[in-house]
Amino acid sequence: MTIQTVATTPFAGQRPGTSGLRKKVSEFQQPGYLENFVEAIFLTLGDCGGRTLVVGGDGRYFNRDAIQTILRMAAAHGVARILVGQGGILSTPAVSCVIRKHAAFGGIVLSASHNPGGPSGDFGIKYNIENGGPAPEKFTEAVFAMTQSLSAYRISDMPPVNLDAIGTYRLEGMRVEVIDPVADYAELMERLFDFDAIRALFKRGFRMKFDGMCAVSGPYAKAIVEGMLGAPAGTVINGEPLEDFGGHHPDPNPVNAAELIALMDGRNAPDFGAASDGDGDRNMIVGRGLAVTPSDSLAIIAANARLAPGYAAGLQGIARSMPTSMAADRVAEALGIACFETPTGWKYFGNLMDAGMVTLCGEESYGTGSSHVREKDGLWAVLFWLNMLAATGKSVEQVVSEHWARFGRNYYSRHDYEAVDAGAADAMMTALREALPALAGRTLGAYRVALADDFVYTDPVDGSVAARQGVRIVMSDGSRIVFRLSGTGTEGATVRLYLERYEADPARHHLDTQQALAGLAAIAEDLSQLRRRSGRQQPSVVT
Ligand code: VG1
Ligand code: CO
Repeated sequence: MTIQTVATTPFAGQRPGTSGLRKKVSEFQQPGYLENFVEAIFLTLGDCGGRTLVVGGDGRYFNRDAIQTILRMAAAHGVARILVGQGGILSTPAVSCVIRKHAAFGGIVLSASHNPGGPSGDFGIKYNIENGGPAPEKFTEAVFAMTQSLSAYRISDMPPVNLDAIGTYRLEGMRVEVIDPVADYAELMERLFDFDAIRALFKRGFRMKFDGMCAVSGPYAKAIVEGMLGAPAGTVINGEPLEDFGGHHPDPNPVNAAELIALMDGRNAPDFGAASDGDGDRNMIVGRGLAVTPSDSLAIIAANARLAPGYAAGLQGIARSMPTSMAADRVAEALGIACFETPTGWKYFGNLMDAGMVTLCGEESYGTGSSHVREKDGLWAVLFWLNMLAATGKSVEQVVSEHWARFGRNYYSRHDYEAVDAGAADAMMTALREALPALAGRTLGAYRVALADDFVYTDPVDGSVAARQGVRIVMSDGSRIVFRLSGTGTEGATVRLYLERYEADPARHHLDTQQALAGLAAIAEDLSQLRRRSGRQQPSVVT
């Protein structure tokens, strides 16, 4: 094996966003583009001699090519051992699980998650650290700085590894192990949940549909739900990972998972529906005629955590991203545990979990997880719900309405304005920031503003500060309006508007969500002039 040093020049814009570097596939296919970013990761890591690395992705177009390149570069940087999922497949939570279980020093995840795939879609790359979680900002900023000063990358001429055959390949100094992508993860799930109770539930005729959206979680759901838990074949739909996700937009929300929603709304609907995203870290939970809001799902899991064997001892604490509804805060209060509010993105939960301060974490964007790994975990959330339904004998609808009756309901919605002009979006955020100081104390519609700021987070573990994490306007009754710009899009800017209103009265727990939030939406429009500035009469996606 010979190692080549290839001269290169920096590419602009290789700064990782909310969750890694995401760009159009065509951008990644430029000679040297992927290599530069991977070189920057290796240089930031320093000496990789003798180390173990995990590599895998969501199976999207360019996944296999990228893995072969990374293997050749890893060999050139002296990595001793690489674990790769068979077929190049590893869901994001499975990467996290494998890093932890095999004491790897990190992992490279190839995914653009919920972004569309295929040759004209998106690709992405992300580095996860030793604890199994996304690298903190300090690391990603160092990688970015490195990409801007690179002049060469190192790569070996090692032949391609057969990713389809499980086994160990010795390539001079490096050992490549092609592993079963599901086994380690399945074994962890079996330890956390009451598989016997769930098996008995399916035996009693409980019917479920899991929509894999032709992305990575199909094989996991088939092996665990149909295989280990005995759900009938056909429970998992769209279960084959495809390079273009079969044209699906693998973002599990009621808009994109229309097939599942139609099933759950129809006559003869199954008891339970669920879906996951491109890389398997998101989840959507659906009952008959009811899609559970992710913020509610977090709160409900928290309130019922002790039903699952892995959480029988109770929770250390809960964390949610700032735009996520405050439903979980009410549960934390009832349980007498802390609830932390972090910026958007799973990387901010890592320190809290490592320090034993929180067990459960969640985001409004269909992300839920716990300290069993350091990523959000789609199938884990689905299994939690199955465990809960098996233990209580209740339906999804019953669980949700009883939760609201006990804690009150946080009406919640997110309005996305996708691919708008980046300049217009920035101008809107600037204008909002300038308006903030004058807002506190003002009356807006039926509300009085209690607090208006641009969210700043100080990590309680390492003291690091993340500023400009979203403009929030909090009303005296706890209702909130939040604006932020997406950090995962690849076209123009995406403005996210988050709306939340608390309702204690059970007689008013079954209103239409958009109607319940109409007053706040009008105030948000008034303050931001979002429609005029974006030139859009309505959001592209409402969840
Ligand atoms: C979005 C979500 C955020 C999530 C991130 C990665 O980020 O809002 O909650 O952590 O995607 O999810 P943004 O910056 O576009 O709002 V995943 O499943 O795409 O890795
Ligand atoms: Co994802």
